[in-house]
Order: sequence, then structure tokens, then C-alpha cells
Amino acid sequence: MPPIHEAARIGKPVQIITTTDNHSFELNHEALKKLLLNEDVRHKNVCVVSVAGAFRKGKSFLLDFMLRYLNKQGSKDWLGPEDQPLAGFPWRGGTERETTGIWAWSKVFLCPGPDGEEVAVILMDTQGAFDSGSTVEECAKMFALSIMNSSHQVLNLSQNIQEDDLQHLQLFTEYGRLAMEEESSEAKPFQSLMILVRDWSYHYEYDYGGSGGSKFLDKRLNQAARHRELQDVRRHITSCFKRLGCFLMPHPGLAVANDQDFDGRLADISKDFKIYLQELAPLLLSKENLIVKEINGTKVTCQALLEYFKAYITIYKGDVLPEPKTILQATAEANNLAAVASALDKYTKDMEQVCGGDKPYLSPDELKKKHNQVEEAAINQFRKVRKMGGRQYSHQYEEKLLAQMKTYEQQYIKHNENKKPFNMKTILPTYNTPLVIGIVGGLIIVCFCTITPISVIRPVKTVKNIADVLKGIKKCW
Ligand SMILES: Nc1nc2c(ncn2[C@@H]2O[C@H](COP(=O)(O)OP(=O)(O)OP(=O)(O)O)[C@@H](O)[C@H]2O)c(=O)[nH]1
Ligand SMILES: [Mg+2]
Repeated sequence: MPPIHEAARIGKPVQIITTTDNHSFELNHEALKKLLLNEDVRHKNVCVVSVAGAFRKGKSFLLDFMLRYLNKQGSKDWLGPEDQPLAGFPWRGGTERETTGIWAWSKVFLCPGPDGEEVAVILMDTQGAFDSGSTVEECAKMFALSIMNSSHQVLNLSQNIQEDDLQHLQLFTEYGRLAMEEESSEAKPFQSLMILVRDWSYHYEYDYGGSGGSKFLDKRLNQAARHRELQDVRRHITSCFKRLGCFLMPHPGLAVANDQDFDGRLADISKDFKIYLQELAPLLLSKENLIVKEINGTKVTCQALLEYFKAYITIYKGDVLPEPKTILQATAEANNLAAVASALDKYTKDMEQVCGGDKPYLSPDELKKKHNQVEEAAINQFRKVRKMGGRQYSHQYEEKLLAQMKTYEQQYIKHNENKKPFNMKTILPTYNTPLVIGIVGGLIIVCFCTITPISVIRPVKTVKNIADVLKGIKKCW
């Protein structure tokens, strides 16, 4: 692994999904929470760029250039100095696989999105497919996890788009497509796929870059396939993605491919590769081309993405590939849970304004009134969000939201009680003043005259206790 230089200063790779010995997956919940629930990003819409494909084909290497682009916010000199080793997601030469599971860069980049809103951009690196240590099923699940959680999927291929590449893509995307069929047969389940062909050597037929890639892909997908099976593969792929593109990348030079001591410096990379890197990065990450993650037509925030990760890992953890119905169910569940989490966030934020730490004491009636308004606003927000699974299904989540807010309400009431002032001048206006004065006076006289038995006087020792007693009396009336 090359030394970590500039990239390490602004983050590090974190493994969010690990693979186990029995080809199952585990979510690194804490790491993902740290990444997605950070206050700066949790409410931002998210764009996830993920690179997947066969192992040992330069995926992590490419992502490290994407990191440079984001770090420099796409400025003219984003590629960096010629002699700087390439760092970030671990990459290396050799035959053995490097990346296992799914990794994300720990820094979420806030970038201007197409509508001018700030978008949280996450880079994701995935385990290479078809290495000798993984089963085809594991590869399918890994790809499905990557594609279901990303908005921009890059499929990294070597040299050409072969028929078996398309078939694998069909296998890997099948479950997502079927899952969405229940919702709307017209809907395309995934957003964007860019097929990135590395070491393209037929530039005399199709030029390097995006426009050559489009023509080539068009030819590959639309050429009259003789067999029905091949036509189905093509139909399937085009029905899965809202945006489908292809990019033809030149060979990076012999040092990159063969030299054991190559450390990623630009000086050792071919001129053409550098030219097309500068075309490729903005195609994925520039303001116009960032794609906000959407599920069922609703934009996904970082906070909501956490729910989707949790839901999808659960269904892909088992020994068998999940039924499409299960995926749909998991998506609907995550979708509703995300809406609950967001409504609860609104509730707590608004309640902080009402009776947070620095807010003055409120009378119980006042607190109740304000709480009800805040609660209603949170429920309205929950109802407004488009949710999967139908009304009846989402009703149970609304109930959960309500129950949670009731629990929080009790905490706010206690918190408010603790703020009850000791000062009589501030207590009095909250009660019926003449009545209070009368009763307090009476009680004091009673105490001092020691007419009342000691057991009654004892609890009325402090002004605070007196206020409590008054409250009790007031309630009785
Ligand atoms: N031929 C060729 N080699 C490349 C290219 N980009 C990077 N490499 C080299 O490919 C090797 C593997 O790079 P990685 O980025 O680790 O590949 P990976 O696909 O992430 O590999 P796994 O993590 O094992 O799946 C390194 O020696 C790179 O120098 C490319 O475009 N063409
Ligand atoms: Mg890798």
C-alpha cells in the first residue's frame, strides 16, 4: 500500500460492510453512524458514487483520483503535482485481491448540487467480483448492496463490454428490478450506471471518453442480438437504469500496470489517461452531474441512508438470495423508518426551542399546549413524505412515532419541572396570586404556631416544597 499523504489529512477509508468467513456480511454500524449522522451532513440529500466490478482492475486507484477532485472542488489543478504518490483508498499491484467488503471515505464532501442545494457526496469502494475467494452469490449480493445504496454506480470493466459482462449485470440487478415491480411497473429501480471500460484500445473505432463510450454502448445494447436470450439481457439492463452511460478510458501506461514500485505519481501515468481522467471526474462529480439518491421518487438524506443500509444488510445476510418481496418489504420498512427518524428530529429540534436547556420554566398547561403543536407539526411532516408499502403499512410507523413522542414528552415535562424557580416572586404569577398568598400565609402561620403535627410540617420545609404542595392543591381544585 502506498504511503498515505495528502488524502490522510482530510479523512481515511472506513469499512462499512465486512465479509465473514462464511460469505455473509456485517454492517459496521458505528462507523456508518459516525459517517452519516454527523450534524453537518445528516439532513443533507446524499449522492453516493460507488465503483464495482471485477477484482484487480484499478477501482480503488480510480477512486483516489475522485478523492482528489472532491478535495480540490474540481479546481483546474485538481489532478495535483506530478510527483505526488496516490493515496486514499488502499490500492496495489499484484494478483491478490486488496479490497474486501465495502468501504467509504470518512469525509463526506459537501458540494453544490444541480439545483444549487448543497449535496453530501460519499465515495464508496467495493470488493472486486470474481476473485477466487468469493462465490458468485457473494458477488451478486455485494453488487446489489452497492447499487441499492448508491445513486451513481460505476461498473469497472477491462478492455471491452463482453456478453458475459452484460449477463452478470443482469444477474446482479435482477433483484432490485423485481423488488420495484410491485410499486410501479414503469419505474426504473436504479438511477445511474456508468460502464467504465479500462485499457480501451480501439479508439480508432470509438473514441476515448464519454461520447465514444455512448456510441459504443448504443451499438452494444441496440445491435440486433440474434438470440432472444441476449435481447432479454439488453431489455433488462435498459429497464433498470434511469441513466445509462459508458466511458472509454485509455491505458494508463506500462508503469501503472507492470511496475512493482509504481506509487501512483502522475509523472509515471500516460498523458492520455490523465486527459481522460479530467473528463471522467466531472462527469460523475461536477455540480451538474451529481445525482441525489432517490428511492421511490423521494430524495434520500444521509440520515435516511443509514436506515436503507441497515435494512438491506439484513436481507442480504442470509445464506440464500432474498425473495424480491423481502427486498421490497425491507425497502418499505427502511423508507418508513427514515420518515419516522426525520419527524422525530423535527420534533426534538422544535421542542428544544420550546423548553430546551436555556429556555425558562413553563407552566404545565403552557408546555402541554406547545408540545401538542410541535407534535402535530412532526406528524404532518411524517404524513407528507411519500412512503412505500401503502397507507395501512405506514400507519403502524405513525403509531410508533406518536409513542416515541409521548415518551419524549414525559422527559420534557420532568426537565421542565426541574427548572421550576425557587423564587416565590416567579412562582406566584403562575398560580392564582391572591389564593396562593392566602394559602402560603396560612401554612406558615400553621407551622410556626406548631398546631399541626410534626409529620405534616416536615415536608413543608423549603419554599420549593411549598410550591409543590400548592401545585397539588391547585390540581385538587
Ligand atoms: N492496466 C491497468 N491497470 C491499472 C489501471 N488503473 C490502475 N491499475 C493498476 O491495477 C492494479 C490494481 O489496482 P487497484 O486499484 O488496487 O484495483 P482494484 O480493482 O481495486 O482491486 P481489488 O481491490 O483487489 O478488487 C494496480 O497495480 C494499479 O496500478 C488501468 O486503468 N489499467
Ligand atoms: Mg480495490
